[in-house]
Amino acid sequence: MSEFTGIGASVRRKEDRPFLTGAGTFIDDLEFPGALHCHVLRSPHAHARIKAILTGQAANAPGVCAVFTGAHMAADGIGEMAPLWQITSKDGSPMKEPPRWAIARDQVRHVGEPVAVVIADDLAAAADAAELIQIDYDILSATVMSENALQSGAPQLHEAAPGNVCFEWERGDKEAVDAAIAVADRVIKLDLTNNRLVGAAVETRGVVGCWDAAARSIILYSTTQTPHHIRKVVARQLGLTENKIRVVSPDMGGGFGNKGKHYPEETIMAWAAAKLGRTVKWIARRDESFVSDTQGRDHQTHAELAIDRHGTFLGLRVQTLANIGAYISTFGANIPSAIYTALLSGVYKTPAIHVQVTGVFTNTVPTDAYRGAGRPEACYLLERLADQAARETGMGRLGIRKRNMIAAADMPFTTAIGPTYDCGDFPKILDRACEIAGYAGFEGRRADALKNGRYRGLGIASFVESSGIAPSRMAAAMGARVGYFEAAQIRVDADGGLRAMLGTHNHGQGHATTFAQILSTRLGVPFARIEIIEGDTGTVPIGTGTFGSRSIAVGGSALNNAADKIIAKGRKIAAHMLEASLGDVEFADGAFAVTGTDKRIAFEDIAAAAYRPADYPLEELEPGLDETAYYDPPNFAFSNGAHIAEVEIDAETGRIELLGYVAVDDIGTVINPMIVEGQLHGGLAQGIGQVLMEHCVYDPGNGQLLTGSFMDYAVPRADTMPQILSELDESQPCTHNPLGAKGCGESGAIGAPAAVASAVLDALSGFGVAEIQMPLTPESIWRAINTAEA
Ligand code: MCN
Repeated sequence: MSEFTGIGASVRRKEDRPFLTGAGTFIDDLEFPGALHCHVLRSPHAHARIKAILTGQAANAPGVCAVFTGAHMAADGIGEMAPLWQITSKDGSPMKEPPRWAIARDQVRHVGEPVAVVIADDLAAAADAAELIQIDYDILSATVMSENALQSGAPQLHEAAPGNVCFEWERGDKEAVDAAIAVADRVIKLDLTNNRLVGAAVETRGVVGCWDAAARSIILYSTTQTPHHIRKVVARQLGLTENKIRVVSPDMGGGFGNKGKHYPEETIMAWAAAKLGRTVKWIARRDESFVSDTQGRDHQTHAELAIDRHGTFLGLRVQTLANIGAYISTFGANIPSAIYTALLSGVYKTPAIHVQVTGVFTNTVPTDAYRGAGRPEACYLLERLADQAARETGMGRLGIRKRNMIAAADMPFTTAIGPTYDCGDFPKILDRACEIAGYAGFEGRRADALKNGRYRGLGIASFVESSGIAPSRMAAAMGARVGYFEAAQIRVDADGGLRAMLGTHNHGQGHATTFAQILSTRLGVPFARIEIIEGDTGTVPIGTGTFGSRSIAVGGSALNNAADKIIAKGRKIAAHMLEASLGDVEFADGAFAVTGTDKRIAFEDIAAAAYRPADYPLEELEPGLDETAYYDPPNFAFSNGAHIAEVEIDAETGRIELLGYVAVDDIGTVINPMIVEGQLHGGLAQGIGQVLMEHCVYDPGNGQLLTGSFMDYAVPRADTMPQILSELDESQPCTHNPLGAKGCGESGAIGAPAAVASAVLDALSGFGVAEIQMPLTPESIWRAINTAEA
């Protein structure tokens, strides 16, 4: 009996063999005979005016083919690096959008900003020559923290953005919240830092621009999660039509959101390749990644939660300073505004919510989406408030949560901040997590630990996540300049094997396997005969990309709908071949059959007939079996979960041991439970990294990145990770997509910071520690214990 490979099976990932045997084709593995190599010279200063750049010596150095500066790009009319959203401030004005150039023109605004490129026969020659470039900088004062950048007298980054303000976003009902706070029995107040993170994919970014002389067009290899977006924006900058650029994104060693952006190097390599008529290759060194990949989070938030004497949430007021960095990156403005604020109701019924977010320019690397992107920030804020409310009211952490949670019977539920959740049973998910975590027996474990001088804590995080980004209609209403549909094309070959081309991108998520599972279920085609193709605008006609846990909910739905079209056409062919009326032909178990008879034709015979149109009703039906579907969701897919962490703290050293982690997630219909579990583990590693150790620090005096290598920037390792018990609840399939699926790729990164911080504060409660900011390093815990007033 053949193994079940359809939806719901834990099929092993078909794409893994090359990776495990060293046969992956990562960008630096690709051979480009005769390629030139590019060294990007980056600003050593956080803020400076460029008075002059002398490149003559470098240009004459051995092996050098060209030295380019911003002036060369300007002379060629190369356009700006424009963000993909234009959000609007509360006074109705558009966000301040100062120009960002691929290579700086007159001024640099963060350490690492490109100031020139040297292109040479080999990389060493390019790097050596770069040292000969003389730049006369007029060094300016720098500002790196949002609150400082807003002070009067702070260094100003952009003329077009007075006071360093990019936008002042507002959402919700201010009067209703003011009224709630006025009548509240208690107002819970917290000041929270959401620490800045650096992406740490195994493979750094890389871009290779090739000039295709025959086609007079550019082939751009890039480690990007969004090949079609890159094609669009680079074509626009270069003044080309999109059909003059083919973007190929080969195997990728992790993306994590960082590789979903449009980066200067993409524009530079495409332009330089066309200008020189050569292939130009750039691969980031790790130290370059630290100062040129977008960074994540960096919020300072003041939050106030009004509650009545029963612990019912009456209103929530949130004020966030979001550090945008030196320029607005691709999604840099909409993550801390539209995406983050949409989830400030979380799993709770809070009837009045008002949020203000000030986007602030600073002399730091631009921030943008990083796994979770706005949703970990919302979850952390809400769950810290819920814990604090539990402490202040003495209602207990479960009690306060349960009192305010949206129930399954309330669905669909329109939150006070905007979104309408279609389904979900948040209390049930939390109960199940408590059951698995042994919540009821925790106080016993705490007491036992204390006998050994160890302080145990248990932490809870319930969250809802807007996966399946994004409904284009909603995104456009909030300022998106592009659509967020996904597209899938299925090409059935004459032998019944098939290829599906999707605009999503697989950089570790297992798409080659899970999309094949969907097709195997829908079309009855053996799993092994299905090829999934992504990451090449030359073969995938159109698409959007992978981010926001959208591939299954949006891309998978497009694929499902393309399969529907294949079946619809197959039925027509079958009706003809079986001499039956169309209405009597049904498709099931990989065959087309006439209802109530034993007349049937296998899917592969229909495929053969489609390409041998000899006996074929050509006047009614085109030959071929090849269909495309576009899918744009009507709403987000609201994944949700309850995570519970248990920790033990050594008060002498502040060391935290993460003893166990329970994750119960509702991601609707599960395509592949094993892959989902892997996704959860990966996300948890990133969330645990954020809460326990990751911290991107800039020198407030001169804007230098102090954590510019893995010697200074800690990332979690295998021994950081606790035992993870996870469970998926499929009882609430998404109601508006054909698969019933919700996204899972970011769940771990969303739940973990809140759950672990909650556990740590619980463990420290006996010391009177009520407040501590991420990352919760041993040092910060030791200091908190030793400065707290018990
Ligand atoms: N899946 C499933 N059933 C569901 C939902 C998902 O079987 N109900 C499977 C999917 O088929 C897919 C995987 O789980 O194989 C993740 O699906 P989805 O939640 O749709 O997320 P995306 O594929 O869109 O991936 C994006 C998400 C994000 S935003 C980041 S960041 C991220 C991530 O996923 N970066 C990753 N996972 C990563 N995993 C790896 N290895 N590397 C990264 O860079």
